[in-house]
Amino acid sequence: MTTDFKIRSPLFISFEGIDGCGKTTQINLLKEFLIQNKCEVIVAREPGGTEISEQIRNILLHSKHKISPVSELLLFSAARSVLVQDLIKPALESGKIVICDRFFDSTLAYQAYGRGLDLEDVKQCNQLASNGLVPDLTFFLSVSLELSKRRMENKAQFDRFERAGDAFFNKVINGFEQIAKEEPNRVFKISSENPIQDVAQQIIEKIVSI
Ligand code: Z5A
Repeated sequence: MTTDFKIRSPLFISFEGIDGCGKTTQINLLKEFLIQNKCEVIVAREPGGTEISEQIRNILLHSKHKISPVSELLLFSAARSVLVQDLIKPALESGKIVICDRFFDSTLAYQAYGRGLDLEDVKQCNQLASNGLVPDLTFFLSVSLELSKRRMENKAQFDRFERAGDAFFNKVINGFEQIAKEEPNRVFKISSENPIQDVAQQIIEKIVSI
């Protein structure tokens, strides 16, 4: 790749896709690349990223109690609202690059397409929770359900979502596909079935091109 490039900042980048699609792997590689190129980078994950949001994460992923789809939506939204307010907005205002492991597209894919909540209700909730903030770039790492399951099979413990069945995950995948089709200027679908370095290269090429 050419060495003659400039990386825009501030920049808000989110990564999306089902479990095991490779978000963490790619975020770590991207962070390394950006730091090598003298960028100031903050990485956050959803749900989580602040003390309060991490507490909400624990409820969402590990509660033994039943959580209704609406309660789930509101908990994800509460966690996001704190994260945006306390971490993402201040970081962007000070010129940094923020990389987020999931953002509001996950809520549309999981709570609307997956759980069956009304799409417009979820969009309104997303708008409120993110305080109008929209990622500049979103990478949807696409992987088949079969491959995602194979990549996750060595995990010691499964959370509430990972225990959901294939029918649920197929709806979630369809949700991400729809979002990518509806917002081609923001959401870039990349096959994460390709080797890790190939995927990383495509992500970097996109980032230096904007
Ligand atoms: N959720 C929701 O319902 N609504 C919302 O609004 C939000 C979230 C924000 C959070 O889970 C759960 O919350 C999530 C959706 C829901 N549940 N699900 N399912 P999480 O944060 O704990 O976990 P995750 O984000 O779903 O996934 P993960 O476990 O962190 O996986 P990953 O980061 O995408 O994958 P990875 O760790 O980078 O890679 C997994 C393995 O595959 C690893 O061994 C890698 O070496 C390997 N890998 C990765 N890429 C490749 C390639 N290209 N080739 C070969 N092998 C690879």
